[in-house]
This record gives sequence, structure tokens and C-alpha cells, in this order.
Amino acid sequence: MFKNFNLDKLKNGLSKTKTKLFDGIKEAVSTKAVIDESILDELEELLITSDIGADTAMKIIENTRVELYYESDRSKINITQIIQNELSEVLVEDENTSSSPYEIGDKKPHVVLVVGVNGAGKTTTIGKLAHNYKKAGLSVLIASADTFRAAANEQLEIWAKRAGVDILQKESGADPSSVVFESLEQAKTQNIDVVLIDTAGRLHTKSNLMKELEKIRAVISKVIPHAPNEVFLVLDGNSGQNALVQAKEFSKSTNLTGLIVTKLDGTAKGGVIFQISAEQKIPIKYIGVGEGIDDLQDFDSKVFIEALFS
Ligand SMILES: Nc1nc2c(ncn2[C@@H]2O[C@H](COP(=O)(O)OP(=O)(O)O)[C@@H](O)[C@H]2O)c(=O)[nH]1
Ligand SMILES: [Mg+2]
Repeated sequence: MFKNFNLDKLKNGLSKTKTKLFDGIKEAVSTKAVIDESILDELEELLITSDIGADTAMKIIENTRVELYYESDRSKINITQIIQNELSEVLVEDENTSSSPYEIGDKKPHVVLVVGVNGAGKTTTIGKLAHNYKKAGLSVLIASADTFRAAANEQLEIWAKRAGVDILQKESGADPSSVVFESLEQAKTQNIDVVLIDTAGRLHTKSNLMKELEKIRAVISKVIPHAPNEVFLVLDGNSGQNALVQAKEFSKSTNLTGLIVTKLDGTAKGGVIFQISAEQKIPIKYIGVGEGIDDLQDFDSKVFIEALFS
């Protein structure tokens, strides 16, 4: 089974969040001999400013307070452990299945539609996904359906070369659905395993974008009845509360099957993963921890916690 994560890379990528959260907790706790209300306040603020989400932060502090109440010797209490346990609980529900995300079923091609706002990291993520699918022994075709921005083709072409996979593109301004249609036809003829579809993050208006995505989806299902197999929404890990708003918006018009949170290496607010998990029914499938081709990691809640707290 092909699982794609590397604990060291993950630890490295999450180091800013780890410094803020884990080191911050230890520091807050070490300033006083006993845990008092002022420390709890400090911890709550730390959790909230790590983008963990106000509800989760409040719940953690409340549970900590309860444990303190029952423990006569407060110096014995391991606050870091309590917080870690609480955070694990938030992620437990979206426990990944044991199968690798790079295993596809019998029906080919396996079609992956990637959506999200401009700059979220769609194109970069497609390059990384292409690389990973290829490493897993599968043939890949990238469909360049972001025909709205002139530079989009060029950027995607660089990624396709890097990953060593095929790409189908048309001139900018072409109908995105026609790119999708031709890509899927080509995939069928050439017996390609995986088709990754890159899309625009912004059109003239938001409703245009959502309509376009619906149209793309309809074309996919028409050409390949079992598809799309996955619809991934890419979210910038720095966008905090906004990421949740985007997830809601995109859910309305496309049936999302998974979330990909990028740029966790650039932020101390990686706690957003907990907030998204707590509020979304859609599982987080991958996280981006860098701009390199190997920097897309499978999201595994246990490994994520381990990387943050070890
Ligand atoms: N540090 C870092 N940068 C990323 C990551 N993913 C994407 N980026 C950068 O974010 C910017 C926008 O990415 P792009 O793929 O063009 O976004 P798109 O508009 O959604 O296609 C680029 O400069 C990427 O290199 C990541 O996981 N970590
Ligand atoms: Mg793009």
C-alpha cells in the first residue's frame, strides 16, 4: 500500500504552528507553580490565535478546568497532555480509511476535479498529485481547464513536465468544458488511469464560477458515468475563518468529496485544521507543507498530532 507521508517533512512543515502552540503551552504553564485562572486565560488565547476555533478552544479550557477541580495536587496535572487529548478527539471523527488515496478502483479513468479560489494552491497541488499518482505506478493526464488566466497554461505545463505526465491544454479563453471533454476522450482512447482537472478560481462573477463548475461536472458525468471520482476543494491554510466560508460556498454547487489544506508550512495558524475538522463533514484528504513536488502529504490525524506534539 502506498501511503504518502514523511514525519520529518511534516514536523518541519508544521514547525511554525508547533512553536506557537506546543512551545507556547509549555511556556505558559511553566511560569507559575500552580495552574490558575490567568494561565487558563492565556491558554485560551493561545488556542484561539492558532486558529483552532473559538468553540474548540473554549471546550478545551472548560475540560481542563474540570480536571483541575478534581485533582487535589495541581502540580501533577499535565496540561499539554490534556490539550493534546482534546485536540485528538476533534480529529477522531474524520479518521482516514486505511486504504491509500492513490489506489484507484477498477473503473478507469479515475477522474479528480480540483476546485478552489484563486491562489489557494490548486495548480501546485495538481502537480504534486500527478507526481504521487505516477509514483504509485499510474498513468496521468492533466486537463488544463483554467482557461481564464493567460498564465495558467504555462504554470501547469511546468508542473506536468516536473511530474513527467501528459497535459491537455487549449488557448486561453477556450471553453473549460471542452478541455475537460477532450481530456476524458483522450484518457479513454489511451487507457489512462487518472485524469486531474485544474479549474479557474475566479471568473467575472462568483455565480459564473459556480455555473461553470456545474457545467464541467455535468460534462464529466456524461463522458464517464462513474466520474468524477473525487472533487477536492483546495483551501489556503492561512485563510482562517475564510476557509470555512469557502467550503460552504463550494459545497453548494459541487458535491465535494475531500478537502486539501495548503501552505501549512508558512503559517503559525495550522490549528485551522482542527477548526475545519470540527465544522466540516467533508474529510481533509491532503495537506500541503511546501512548494516542492514532494510536499503534499496524506492527511492522517494521528500523524498530524504526533508531528505537532512530539
Ligand atoms: N509554502 C507553500 N506554498 C504553496 C503551497 N501550495 C501552493 N503554494 C504557493 O501558493 C501560490 C499559489 O498557488 P497556485 O497553485 O498557483 O494556486 P491556484 O491559483 O489555486 O492554482 C504559489 O506561489 C504556490 O507556490 C504549500 O503547500 N506551501
Ligand atoms: Mg491555478
